[in-house]
Formats: sequence, C-alpha cells, structure tokens
Amino acid sequence: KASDINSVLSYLNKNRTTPSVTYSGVAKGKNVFVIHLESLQQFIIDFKWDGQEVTPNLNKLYHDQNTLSFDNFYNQVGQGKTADAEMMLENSLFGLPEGSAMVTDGTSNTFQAVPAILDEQGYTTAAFHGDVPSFWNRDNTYKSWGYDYYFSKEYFSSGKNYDVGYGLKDKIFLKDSAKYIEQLPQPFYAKLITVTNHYPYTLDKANTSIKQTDTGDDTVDGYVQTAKYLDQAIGELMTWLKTSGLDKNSMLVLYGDHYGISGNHKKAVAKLLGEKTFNDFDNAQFQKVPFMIHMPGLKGGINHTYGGEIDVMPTLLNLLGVKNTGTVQFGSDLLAPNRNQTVAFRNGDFVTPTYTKVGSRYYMTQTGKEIEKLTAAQKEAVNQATNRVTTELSLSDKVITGDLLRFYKPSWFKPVDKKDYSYKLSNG
Ligand code: GP9
Ligand code: MN
Repeated sequence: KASDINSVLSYLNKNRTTPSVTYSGVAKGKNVFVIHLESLQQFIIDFKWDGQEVTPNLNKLYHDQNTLSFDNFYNQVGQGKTADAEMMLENSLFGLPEGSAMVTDGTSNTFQAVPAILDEQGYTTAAFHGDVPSFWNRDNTYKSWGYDYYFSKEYFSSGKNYDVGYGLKDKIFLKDSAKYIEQLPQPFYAKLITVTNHYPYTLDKANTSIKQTDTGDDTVDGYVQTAKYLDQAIGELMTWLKTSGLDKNSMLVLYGDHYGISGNHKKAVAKLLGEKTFNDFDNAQFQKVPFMIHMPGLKGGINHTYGGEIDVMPTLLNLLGVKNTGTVQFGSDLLAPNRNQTVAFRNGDFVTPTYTKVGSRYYMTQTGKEIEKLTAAQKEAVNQATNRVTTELSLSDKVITGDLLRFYKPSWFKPVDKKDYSYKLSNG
C-alpha cells in the first residue's frame, strides 16, 4: 500500500551517506560507458598462467593513474545472476531472494533507474547485448528503466561461428556496437554487456591464445581462455575509443557481474590459486569482482573501501554531478569518506572490513581466522551488521514486490512512459 514507501524512505533518510565532495561532478556531461565483464572475478587481475598475464589490457587499466580501481568490491547477486547485477547497478535495489526481479517485476513495476535519471540530464541512453532481446526480460525491463535504445542480437552481424554460448562473440559484438555508438547524440550513456566469458567457457581454436589451466576440473580449466578473449576484446574497444577520439570525453565504468567459478569447485580453485585449502571464508572473499572507473584527468589509485554492486549507482551519479539525495537506493557512494562498509550478500551473509559472516560462522576478515567464541563487543558488532543487512534486503524486496516506487513521486523525476519506447529493428 501507498504508505509502505514511507517506512522505506524514513529508513533511507536516517542512513544516508553524504557523497564525496572531491569527486562530485568531475565527470559532469561526459559520455558514460558501462562495460559488463561477464563472470569476471577480481582474482584474474594480475593473474599469470602459461607464462603470461591472462588479462593484460584490464591489468593496465587497473593500474592506470587515471583509473579508480577497487580491490574490495563484491558481487552481491542471487539467482538472477546477470539480471541481479543489472538491477543493483542501475537502481541500487537488490535482486529478489528467488528468481530474477527483471523477469518477475521488470515489465510492470515503476523504476527510477539511472537511464531515466540521465535522460533528464540530456543524455541519450542505450544498452547493447549480443543475445536475444527477451533474455532476462531485458526488452521489457529496459523500457521501465528508460533506455532510449536496446541493441540486441538482431542488430548485429551473424554468421557461421559468430556465436558461442549465449550469444555473439565479444570481439564481434563490441566492434558492431561501436558503429552504433558513433551515431548516438552526445552525451550518451552506453551499457555494453559481454557474454563470451560465460560458463561453460568454451571457445573456438582460432580465438584461443592461452592454454587451459591444469586443475583437472572441466568447469574451471577453460576460464582463463575465455577471460583472455574477453580481455582482448576490451583491448580492441580501448583502441577504437582512442581512434574515434571518444576516449577524451568519456568515462568508462567496468565491472564483473558475478563469480565464474562457483564454491562447488573448492579443490580446483585451491590449486588454481596455489593455496592448500579453500574454505567458506575464502569463498566469500572469492566473490570479489573488478570495479574500475577510468577517465582522462581522473585522480585514480586503488581504493580499498568495502562495497559492492549496490553502491555503483550513487557513486556514478555523484561523479556525474547529479544530485540524488531523494532517491530510493540501498547503496552509498564508494568514494564517500564516511561510508558504512558492510557488504550484504543476497543470502544474508556479509563482509565488513573486520568481520565476515558465512551461515552461522564468523571470521576475521583481515586474517581469515574463524572466531570460535564471539566476545561481547564482537557480538554487538556482528548483530549490528546483521540487522543492517536483513533490514536493507527486506526493505529493498518490499520496494520491488510491492511496486512501491509507483507511490513515490519526487519533483525531480519525470516518470517513464513505457509506450514511448520500442526496440524493434524496424523502428531503430
Ligand atoms: C545472457 C546473459 C547471461 O543474455 O546475460 O546471464 P547469466 O547466465 O550470467 O545470468
Ligand atoms: Mn552473468
């Protein structure tokens, strides 16, 4: 009911983090590229195998002085995987405890998503993905989020061996996307969703340039090959950005959406990482994914704050100088000096700089040491984190399942009318 939004707003208003002043508006009016790195985990950054770096292009970006890189950034997805990542990144709302919110609620719900917010700032917004438009109900959800354009499979070249797994190979996909991007009115916000580095990590021989790892686990060993291919595709994209001149007035945001190697492959992962064991704590830390923001002139460096996908929207809007003090969002600006660093996982587990909770067990985050018996002070700290996590997950769920944003009409937001959008090729 309509009044339910008030309890959400009163919680959020009590807990709002003041965004960074230093970074506020530094990317105002710039084009934005959001680059979705499918299944890419943080461990692959600077990882070497077969006598070479697996992701040299991303490594270079990671260490660039104009890149803000985050080394304690976690994926927070549930069953909705990619779709949950998209929901968090562009709405700062969590995916649901079961299923994919984009599928169950993407068509009918009201959202106040990043594309719709940027639309009012004069941005053209477009999403690109080499799979069929209906996957994860993107073709409907993107309308609710206010995307002007959605370029899906039918907009791109097709041919023998052009596809692998869920869609068009990343190199072809990014190259084809570039020619559409060059035609977008500026400033634009373009989201590019790659797909080749997706389980089961298969790739044709011609595109393979590193040998498989040797854990003996088939679901793990191809990962470096597709990750390398993805990295090369990003390298080609970077080259195009330079030759087109778009690099000069664009901000790049890159993120890994979720784990590629699940916690069911402990032995193989231990071998891959050169560790003796891989326990539940290690698996929680293994949920880190890359998150980088790159722009000419940006004051970069490796930032150690603990955060995750839910925090991207407030971070991004602040960089773009878009005031969003009234938004319904569950994350906080990653660049804010005094932010709460509790990272919620969809199942209620969490990581803070001090404690990691997995099920009923607690660990010291910095050492990985399990806490056998919590002291009174520790108990209080973990209870506080638990309360925060369960409250935010359940309030976020209420917003989605109750379609509560339909009752929230801030003056700064122009509601999206889905009838205004069509992604059919004939209208493109
Ligand atoms: C397919 C793709 C895969 O279109 O984005 O989604 P995932 O299986 O990673 O959730
Ligand atoms: Mn995915």
